[in-house]
Amino acid sequence: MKRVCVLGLGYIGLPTASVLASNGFEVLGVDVSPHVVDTVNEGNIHIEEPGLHTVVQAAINSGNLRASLTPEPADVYIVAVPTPLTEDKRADMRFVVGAAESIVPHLRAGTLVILESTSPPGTCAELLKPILERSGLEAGTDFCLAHCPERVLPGRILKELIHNDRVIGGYTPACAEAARSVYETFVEGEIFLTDTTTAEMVKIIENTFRDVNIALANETALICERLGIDFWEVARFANRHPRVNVHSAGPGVGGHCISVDPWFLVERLPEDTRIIRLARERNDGMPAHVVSVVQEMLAGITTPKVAALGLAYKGNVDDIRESPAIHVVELLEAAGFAVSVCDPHVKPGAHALEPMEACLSNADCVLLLTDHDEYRALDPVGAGAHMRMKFLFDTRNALDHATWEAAGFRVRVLGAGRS
Ligand code: SAJ
Repeated sequence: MKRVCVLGLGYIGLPTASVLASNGFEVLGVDVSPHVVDTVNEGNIHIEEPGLHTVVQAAINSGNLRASLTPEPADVYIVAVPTPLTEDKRADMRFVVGAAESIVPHLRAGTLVILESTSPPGTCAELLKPILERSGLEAGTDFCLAHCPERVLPGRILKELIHNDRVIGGYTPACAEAARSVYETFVEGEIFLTDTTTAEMVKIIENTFRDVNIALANETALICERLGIDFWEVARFANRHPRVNVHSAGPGVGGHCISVDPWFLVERLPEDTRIIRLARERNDGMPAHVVSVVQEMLAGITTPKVAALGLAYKGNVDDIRESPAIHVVELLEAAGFAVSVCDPHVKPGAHALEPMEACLSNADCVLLLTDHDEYRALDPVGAGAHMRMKFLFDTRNALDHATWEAAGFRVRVLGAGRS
């Protein structure tokens, strides 16, 4: 199995395609966007991810990686397309369906099809298999079908792609073995084999585990605010217990994974997913809480201006999908605040962004929404010099509050009640 076709050249598909190419496979990366295809063929990247440019450039220069708008005959097809949420919180499987349909004309006896996209339990068996069998071939008998969910953390993708353990679900045990033979060429972690629906569930429960734990942290932070104590101190001490890991509170949960995947279970089993749904609602309610604190802090100031630091969903990435920062900004604007936003990682696009100085200019409150390293390095004296009033609301507990207070700021931290 030498020729691999990777469908979807995003945060998962592009690193996977280039790592496979540097391990000797002939890889064709397929994407529906001409811009992405051109960028990759030039050896460049269209997303921000440490180390990725070097790997893609090397793969293109070696001749083992090419990009195209349409699939070609291959021994292995890896589907790594998005599975976003619809307005009514259901898995939007259109990209998976489109990718599967584009593979059908190329399916041959012995072809291996691997789904990497996070998908609701049952997707391989109930959605992918019937589409692929339109080829006249039978899954498990003529061609192989497997699910190998990606588990990498944006910002650490290349490291985690190689070092993380992988779970591979096969439509049959032989399908799982076939997929293992691809991943074991570059994965240094352990590889575990199971069936497709179990592998789908494993991936979703990983992200649901994190979402529910973050919701617990956020709820604890709100309780601490009411009690007039500091969540961060509570969490730090509780985490000295050998079996406790209180997560970090924050302005909400973003990214296209953790805030999305739990809904795939709620959609499937609405009666059985009560904790999961409540956790989603708690996390989705955090932007409104942030806005209520800003309103309280700036009460009485005429035409208040907020300088929002960060639009990305987490620190040191350029990804704004499902970012709680966007919701905070929109809610603030709807509440009548003037808001200027800066984010050194996010590319200019749908949201107006300003350079740091213009963002701070005449502002009354610095609102830290994303924990980018650049903000930790910010000098509060210099920042305050551009501002009208000096308030700071740190929703990530990321800054050195003593230096901001020494520079004349009145500081609030999410989760820290004022006793
Ligand atoms: N967050 C908190 N508190 C925390 C941790 C995170 O508020 O204690 C927020 C972050 O600020 C961010 C969101 O949660 O808005 C999610 O960030 P993250 O860094 O926890 O996760 P992702 O979405 O970047 O990546 C996750 C990872 N899943 C797990 O850690 C279980 C990654 O391994 C998956 O591959 C990825 O989802 C995915 O693609 O599914």
